Amino acid sequence: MKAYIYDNVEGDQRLPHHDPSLPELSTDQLSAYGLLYQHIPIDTDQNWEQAIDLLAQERSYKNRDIIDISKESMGDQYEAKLKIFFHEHLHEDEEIRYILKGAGYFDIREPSSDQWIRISVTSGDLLVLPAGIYHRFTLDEGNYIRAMRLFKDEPKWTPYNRSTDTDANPHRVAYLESLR
Ligand code: KMT
Ligand code: NI
Repeated sequence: MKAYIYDNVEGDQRLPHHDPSLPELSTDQLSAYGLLYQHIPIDTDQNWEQAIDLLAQERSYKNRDIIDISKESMGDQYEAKLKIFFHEHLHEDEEIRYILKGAGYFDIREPSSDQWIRISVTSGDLLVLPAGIYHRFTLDEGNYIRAMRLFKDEPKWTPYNRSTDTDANPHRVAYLESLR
């Protein structure tokens, strides 16, 4: 995991968009935005599964599934899905992702400056985005990720694209309130 201010240069979303002159962010700085980051290495003796079970128990994540994002696995839907993932949106529940293989970027909006913060994730990275945070996702140049998605009860996958309506969404309002 590496987190840094997104350079905002036009071009392929799959590129790092990392300007080394811009600051990087620590895990603590991310937690100030309500994000949880943990690294649980994918090991051959499957200890990671126990670690995930424990976290799921502690945080009441009752269900999980695995998503494979690649041209091969998604076929016709691939381009459309990538567009949906990269459109700025929020969810009314946490977005919990544990990366099993491959890599990608989660971009989150810094709440006061509205700058994008890019978070690169690879295998073993666990990221929890709070409900109400504006974000987007893209694959990197490897064009492949496999991630476990955890959720509390019914998955609330619905992305609400940013608008004046989402600015007034109770989950958005509660998120901003939680930062004070
Ligand atoms: C989402 O909701 O944006 C996603 O599920 C992104 C892909 S998970 C690696
Ligand atoms: Ni999302």
